[in-house]
Amino acid sequence: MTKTFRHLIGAEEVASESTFESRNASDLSDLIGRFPEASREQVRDACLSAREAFRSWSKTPAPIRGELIGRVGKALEREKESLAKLVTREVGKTLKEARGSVQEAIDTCHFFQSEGRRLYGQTVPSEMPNKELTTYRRPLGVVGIVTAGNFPVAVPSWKLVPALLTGNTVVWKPSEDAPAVAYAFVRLFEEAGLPPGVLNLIFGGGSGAAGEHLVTMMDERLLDKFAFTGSTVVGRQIGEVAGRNLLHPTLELGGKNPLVVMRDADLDNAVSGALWASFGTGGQRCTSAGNILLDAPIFDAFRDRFLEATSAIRIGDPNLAEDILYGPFINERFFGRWLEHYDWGETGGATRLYGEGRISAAARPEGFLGDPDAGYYGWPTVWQEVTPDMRLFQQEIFGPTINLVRVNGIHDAIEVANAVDYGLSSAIYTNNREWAFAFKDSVRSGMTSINNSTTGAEAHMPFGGVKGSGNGARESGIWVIDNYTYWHGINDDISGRLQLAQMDTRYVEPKGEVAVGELFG
Ligand code: UN1
Repeated sequence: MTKTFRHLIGAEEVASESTFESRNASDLSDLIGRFPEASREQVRDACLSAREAFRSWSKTPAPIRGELIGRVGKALEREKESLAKLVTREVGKTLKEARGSVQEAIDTCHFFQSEGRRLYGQTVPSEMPNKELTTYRRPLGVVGIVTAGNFPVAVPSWKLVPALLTGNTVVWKPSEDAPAVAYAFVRLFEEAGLPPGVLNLIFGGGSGAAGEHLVTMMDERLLDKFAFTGSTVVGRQIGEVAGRNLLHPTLELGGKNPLVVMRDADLDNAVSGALWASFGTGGQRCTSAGNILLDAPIFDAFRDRFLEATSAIRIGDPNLAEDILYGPFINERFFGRWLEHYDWGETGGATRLYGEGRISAAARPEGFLGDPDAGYYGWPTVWQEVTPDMRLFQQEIFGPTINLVRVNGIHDAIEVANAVDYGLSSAIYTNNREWAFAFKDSVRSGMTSINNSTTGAEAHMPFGGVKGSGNGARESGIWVIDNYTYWHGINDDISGRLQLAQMDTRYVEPKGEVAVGELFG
């Protein structure tokens, strides 16, 4: 019997009239569960329940909130293998990656557990006597969170954990591609002792559904903050609603990340980094590489080795083996958009070196594991003679495809790397200190790797991008705290009289000028 799950709103489990299904991405005949589709009223109820819970949660001492977050980390450690298997089943990530993404959430919990004991403000000297200035971090209130399905534990943890630790309460609408993982994750928060209403979970779709309803709650003044990971198009819409309500949202959006290989690079290292960046997670990371910029003298040598490595990739159902590089598309929509890019390539004048569209029983790469018709699987696809004026170069595709782009020297590489309207991550392979320095100094992106791939942000580093990749808000590490708190400045005057800053300030009067030259004749 397939279970029908419910929203978690306040202390209640709430059902909806309409439901949707979550299925195993690698085998669509395997039904994981049915999930409710939240109505606008239910989304509103969740916001009201979060508002009610804010009263006491915001007054719970931060070290106590931190202890609770630490307990979530321990529960995640205990459940790591089961949760990783659920991630693999629901969204088709390999087990190695699924374990890594649960680990990223564990690291986040442990980092923020101690941040609860360190939520420092400042004591600041006053320009008046008998007056003390201090600053406090205060929680914002109710946070609306919408997340994508490609990192169903790690990326939500980047938002949920700091938001809760700093005393906010949350309404979370996870991706409709990963509702089961979200449900399990929230149950672990409950196990750790999170009071009802502090974290509310509502299920449903994005556009025209639960996600959009949650966005409109900003207009109803029921939210004090919005955090979103997803496409740039939707991010802009959320940003507009947040802007007219004077809220500063966290928007982590798309990427078209450049990976540069210079003429002096260690080619073996560069090929493995490029292969992972292009095809790891089936290209469904916001940090996946979009364009590989090859310095002209090594263009052919790199291409030949890269194609050889591409033809040896093991693809298939990640539930069946550990050594799969990537599994299926997370959903049909991502698959459809990726398939469309074949047209952009052909009509735009690029040359396809490898890849045959959808993997099928008739056209499957050697070593494919599983039933290709049981999910949406795509061939790794490689294009060359791609130039910055092409759609293929400019637009994020979110699937297993990569462009080989010819550049000539470090200055050209930097210019071409900066020629997209995104700026999330970037990478360069070189052993030349000056080239590496020039690249990190001039590339416009939020994150840059030197001799490593475009992915791989660690849990305590600032995560986020510039240009079309976001609005400058950062997640992870100490930087994220600024996005879930406001600074409250206090001036405490015990003088017993009105002392006006700038006007009543008693500066020490200077004496007559001293001319040093005259002192010694
Ligand atoms: C994403 O794809 O939204 O650096 C996040 C990385 C991962 C996070 C990716 N740690 O690739």
